Amino acid sequence: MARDLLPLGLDDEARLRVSHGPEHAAAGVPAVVWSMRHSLSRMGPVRTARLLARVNQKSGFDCPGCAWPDPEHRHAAEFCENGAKAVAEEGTTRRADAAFFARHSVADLSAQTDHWLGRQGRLTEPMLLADGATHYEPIGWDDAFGIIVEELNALGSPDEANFYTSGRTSNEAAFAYQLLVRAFGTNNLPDCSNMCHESSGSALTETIGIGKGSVSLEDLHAAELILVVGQNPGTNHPRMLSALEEAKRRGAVIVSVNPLPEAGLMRFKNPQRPRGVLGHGTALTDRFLQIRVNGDLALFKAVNRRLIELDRAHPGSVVDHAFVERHCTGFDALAADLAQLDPADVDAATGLPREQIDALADLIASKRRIVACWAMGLTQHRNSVATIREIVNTLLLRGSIGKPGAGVCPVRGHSNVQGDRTMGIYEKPQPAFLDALRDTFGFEPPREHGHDVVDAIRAMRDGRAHVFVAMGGNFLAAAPDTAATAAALQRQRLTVQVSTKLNRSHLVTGRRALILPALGRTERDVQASGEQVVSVEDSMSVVHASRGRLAPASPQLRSETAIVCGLARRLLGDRHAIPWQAFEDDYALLRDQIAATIPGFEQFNARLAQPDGFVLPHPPRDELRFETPSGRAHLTANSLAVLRVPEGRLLLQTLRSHDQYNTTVYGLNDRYRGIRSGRRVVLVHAEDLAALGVADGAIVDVVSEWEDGVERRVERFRAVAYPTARGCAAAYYPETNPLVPLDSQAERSGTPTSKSVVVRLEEPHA
Ligand SMILES: Nc1nc2c(c(=O)[nH]1)N[C@H]1C(S)=C(S)[C@@H](COP(=O)(O)OP(=O)(O)OC[C@H]3O[C@@H](n4cnc5c(=O)[nH]c(N)nc54)[C@H](O)[C@@H]3O)O[C@H]1N2
Ligand SMILES: Nc1nc2c(c(=O)[nH]1)N[C@H]1C(S)=C(S)[C@@H](COP(=O)(O)OP(=O)(O)OC[C@H]3O[C@@H](n4cnc5c(=O)[nH]c(N)nc54)[C@H](O)[C@@H]3O)O[C@H]1N2
Ligand SMILES: [Mo]
Repeated sequence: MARDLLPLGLDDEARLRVSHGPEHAAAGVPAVVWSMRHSLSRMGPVRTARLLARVNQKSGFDCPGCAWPDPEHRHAAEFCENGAKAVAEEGTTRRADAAFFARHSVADLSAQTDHWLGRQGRLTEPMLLADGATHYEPIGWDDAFGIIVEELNALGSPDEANFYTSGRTSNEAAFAYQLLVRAFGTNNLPDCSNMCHESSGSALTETIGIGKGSVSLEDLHAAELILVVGQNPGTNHPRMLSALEEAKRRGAVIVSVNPLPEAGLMRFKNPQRPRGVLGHGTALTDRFLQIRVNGDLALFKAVNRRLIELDRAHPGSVVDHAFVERHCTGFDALAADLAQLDPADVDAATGLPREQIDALADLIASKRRIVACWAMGLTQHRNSVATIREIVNTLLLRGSIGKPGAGVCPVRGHSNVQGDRTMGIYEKPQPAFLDALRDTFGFEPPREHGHDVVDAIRAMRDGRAHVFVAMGGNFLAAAPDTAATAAALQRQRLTVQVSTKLNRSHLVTGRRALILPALGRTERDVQASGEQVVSVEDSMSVVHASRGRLAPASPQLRSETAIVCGLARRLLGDRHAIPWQAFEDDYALLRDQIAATIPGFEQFNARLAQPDGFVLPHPPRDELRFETPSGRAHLTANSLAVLRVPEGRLLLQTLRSHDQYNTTVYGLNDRYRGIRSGRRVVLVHAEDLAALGVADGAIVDVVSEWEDGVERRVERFRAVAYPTARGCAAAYYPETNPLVPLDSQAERSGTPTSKSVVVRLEEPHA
């Protein structure tokens, strides 16, 4: 079944090429050439030049690629190879219009790869897949809203609908959307964060009282030691490499902790500097700890234990006692817990030599300004929240938070995923936020917590939810356990996708399905009061404006904000005194309401007009204030349960290639890892392959084993010998999502464990 649903790249098997393993350096001339080639093929020369000149400039639009912040002194080209691809993807001149849908039935489209679907261009008008129909057909906006209203009003309770959000949605659209959903009567607002940095949010809220990173770009530049843990910035946050390079130039030591030697982190050629383009590049990583997948909790526990031991030998030499006494709780419990740590568990979990761990602790003990950066390599495991809390312990012990050059840096994914949360896209809203909504808009918002992504899938699967609305994203392909997610969506009475491009979620639908085509970030947004700007928040809590410049891909597109307001008028009428029409006509009015409701947004419109925007408050960073119940930062004792992989099995992580944006596959090459013309590969250490009796290059099925006894399988992957940590494997998302069991979630945050899947390799059935 999974194979039929996600036939991604099945035809590539014969064309796949594997070279010598990881590249030795990232970016440089090839990156510039690749991004230009990609853009030119989608947009042609004039459009390419016009568009790329506007990315991340003060008068331009925010790059839809990632959430990395913009430096104060911007280069003429403040974007990266992959940002350029994201822009080209949206700026493409191809169109998936009504004629396209008339030519292709849903069954035909389902037989295509995701790579092919993404290449069909921009969606141009609302489309309906009627009950029992074989093809999508055009429908007017009013009629489309009418269908949604009819289905929503037929529900037994508002909690029988789910409203998903991906992370590209602007602050204005996100605020309006959550307002609509809560005014309708539910907190069922699952979002991509649930699959992404939820573990970071949970761990940071518990320990330092706010779920966001505490550093600025300047802090990164000024750090003495930067830990890059479970992150591949060369591909996913390429502009971060410039910041690391700058920090290095000023003397910082960079440590990377990763099962894979990622090219960009090891060595970087800055395409924005002549010597970067021409020279050998900067060796970025000073120390590389090739950890086993899921070994990080053990690593940081071992590090913290040694920090405390070193301090016991010379009191005050390592632990910042003044900081700990003044600002933290939990030191004694932490010390007692770490004293129990079994070194054999650390060996088993990390696979690292003890000297290497000790050396890392010694390095941390010798530096005062430490920044810890991380991404999905830490957040998508069962013990993710514990792992991140343990890293917070490291920083707190060294007093390395809330001062220049130091702090926590969870590097976000989608360009406005952090802002969407700030705007209230959250299934577990704070009471204070709901109170503010009530006071501003005069209705009583629902108080009961709603569904996160996994709960939403369960509710749809079990017949407790019947309508699914997605504000962007590609739920079917991004969510875990593809077969379960597909079955859940197919049980819906109505599925609605607000989208820019065709994707798998348009093909695996409820009884009826709607596609509502939206303006992208790059496009001019004109409403009754004139041209609109929107705002976004980056990974470092900077809020700034984004203004699209291109003519819309089709005159029938509507902005996300206009879609939300239009639907709200039809659904709620004058049920609440919310001026939806005025919001749609002038987003500045919406911003006035955001200012009235959300702390930190006072004078929103005036401050948004500043060229660099403004920084949201962050109590630990700004004033060493911790808004936890105790008013202090929490040192936490995190128990270690080593994930034991049975004999003959591997621990699989599912990750991104260099040529994709999440579920959008730009191309079939992973240049930095030496994989070309195909994606169905599973990377395994040569000696593990030998021990398993699988030849390098052999075709295998990958089968995941989980406690529910269900075997989840993806077929015909090529086994590739690759220098990953022993006992581990890596393969691309979303092709491997069918392997991630729905119920395998991170403790406390509920994030699917897409970075620790126990698998075996099997010879394919005939
Ligand atoms: N070009 C491009 N940019 C993107 C995206 C994209 O798809 N394409 N996606 C965006 C989004 S939404 C996000 S969330 C970010 C994702 O950014 P990343 O988190 O960098 O993305 P992944 O490819 O999932 O890479 C995970 C990294 O963690 C490592 N890793 C895996 N398991 C472990 C582990 O147990 N321990 C440690 N220490 N390391 C581990 C992997 O080897 C890999 O280097 O990027 C954003 N930016
Ligand atoms: N196995 C595994 N699964 C994972 C992950 C993993 O590492 N491994 N990573 C997880 C992570 S970190 C994330 S963030 C999620 C991502 O999950 P999603 O955010 O749901 O997925 P995307 O692929 O980013 O969504 C792409 C689609 O968004 C639409 N789109 C693009 N731009 C816009 C826009 O401006 N407006 C609107 N309305 N639509 C737009 C297009 O139609 C496009 O097809 O996946 C998660 N799933
Ligand atoms: Mo993400």
